[in-house]
Amino acid sequence: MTLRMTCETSPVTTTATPSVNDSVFLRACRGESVPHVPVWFMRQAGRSLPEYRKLREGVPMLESCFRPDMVIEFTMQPVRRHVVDAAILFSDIVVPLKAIGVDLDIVAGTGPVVAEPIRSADQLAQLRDIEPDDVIPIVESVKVVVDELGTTPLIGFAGAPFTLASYLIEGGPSKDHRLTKQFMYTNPDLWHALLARLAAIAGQFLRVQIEAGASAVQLFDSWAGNLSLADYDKYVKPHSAAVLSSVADLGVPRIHFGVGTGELLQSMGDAGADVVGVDWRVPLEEAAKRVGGGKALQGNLDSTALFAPTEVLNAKAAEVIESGRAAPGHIFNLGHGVLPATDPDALTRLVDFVHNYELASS
Ligand code: 1CP
Repeated sequence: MTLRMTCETSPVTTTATPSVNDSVFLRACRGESVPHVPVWFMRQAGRSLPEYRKLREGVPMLESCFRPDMVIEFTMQPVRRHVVDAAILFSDIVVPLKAIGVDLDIVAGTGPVVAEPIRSADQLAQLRDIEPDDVIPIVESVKVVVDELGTTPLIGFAGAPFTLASYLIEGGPSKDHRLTKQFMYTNPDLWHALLARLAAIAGQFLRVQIEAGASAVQLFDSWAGNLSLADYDKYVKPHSAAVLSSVADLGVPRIHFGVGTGELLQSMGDAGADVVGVDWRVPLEEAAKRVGGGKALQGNLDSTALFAPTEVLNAKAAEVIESGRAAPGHIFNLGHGVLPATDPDALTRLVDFVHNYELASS
């Protein structure tokens, strides 16, 4: 553990204007010293918040992602309510695909559903590059949000090629990803062509968000944990690496996250991440050994801990913070998204607990 944790009680008097670049979140991503562990939550926007449910009423999910008034409000809601250290753009991993004209929808209670699942080479033609006109509402939303956020950073995101391919091939959510793997094993050339196309689109979508003002990005490979390490390295890693390296020139931290990826952590870090997101299954101390390379970690409280009595929740959060000290930088998060039934007040109290942890215990 380096000099990451300090116990500053008051900032040194300075005339310099605080900037987003000095935010606790970005400092932790870079492995610099921080006054407290920064915290944000995957899926912090959305169904756990009554103010979200009220405004979303009658508006289809995907439509809301292309309406700047909604994107801006939904992105800001958890920041206002919980005072988290970063915002994440309200969007979805299928938004760039919709933006280039892929016929898909997000069905309530199910998730993304694709009208014509990809089965052949001709269907790859629809996966064209993103043009500036495709993403006007996203760019506008990011600009306004960044302005409203001031010194709080905005995280942009994209779905990684494997996770996007799984929806396009299966036609919707899948537990075993049988068709995806069948495609991968049966048509490796077409598979690599598909993933290369998706990597280009994901990279372009991250670039759009960074150029509009996002100060970090997260590549969600949510379902990569369904792959063996050998298959991940052979069929997936080169394409995720292409996405991450395509935005390297922009100099913002790149977070790489998946669920059930204990065996893939080192490989996901090697794909070019600055921060590796860890799910709740692997303690951060162990994850730090697996990832290595001076990379920061993000995670990894079990989302269901928010349903436990406060003492249990706090004890578990403390374990995560202590375990995170093994990494050069730690951003507190859940091991996956906020569950819709979560009490928002429990999230707010958790943010307070994380922010005050070091001060209270030293
Ligand atoms: O009606 C609703 O409110 C729909 C629920 C919902 C929401 C609020 C979906 C459908 N997407 C979202 C927003 C969303 N999606 C965010 C919001 C920003 C935030 O974190 O606050 C983010 C980051 C995503 C990204 C996303 N979409 C991922 C990667 C993150 C993860 O959870 O692993 C994935 C896999 C999706 C697909 C998706 N979209 C929606 C659902 C229910 C799903 C998962 C379906 C499945 O099980 O495959």
